[in-house]
Amino acid sequence: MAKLLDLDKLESLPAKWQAGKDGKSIVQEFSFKSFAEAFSFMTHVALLAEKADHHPDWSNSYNKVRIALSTHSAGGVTEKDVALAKAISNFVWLPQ
Ligand code: H2B
Repeated sequence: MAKLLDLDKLESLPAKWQAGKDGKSIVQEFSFKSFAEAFSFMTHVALLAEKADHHPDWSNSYNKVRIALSTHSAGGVTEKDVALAKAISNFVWLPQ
């Protein structure tokens, strides 16, 4: 099983990801120009997640997408979440 990481000591998180209030996740809210852009982003993340067999907890409201990453089987944040956060943050067309 993947090893739980201490949320206070996460050093290698990409920009704008923060520890979730639940103490078991890393989160970021993304804002886009439209629902179409937001849903396009979600489609890309969905394919990445499926390939990694590691899936986000997320919500969408019009142009906003909130993503929380947590390894359910481990009960908190592991390297799998950090890796998915990095892959998401590497999308070149993400808004600044
Ligand atoms: N995603 C996340 N975020 N946590 C998990 O524990 C998890 C997952 N488990 N995706 C995977 C799928 C597991 O259910 C399958 C069977 O590998």
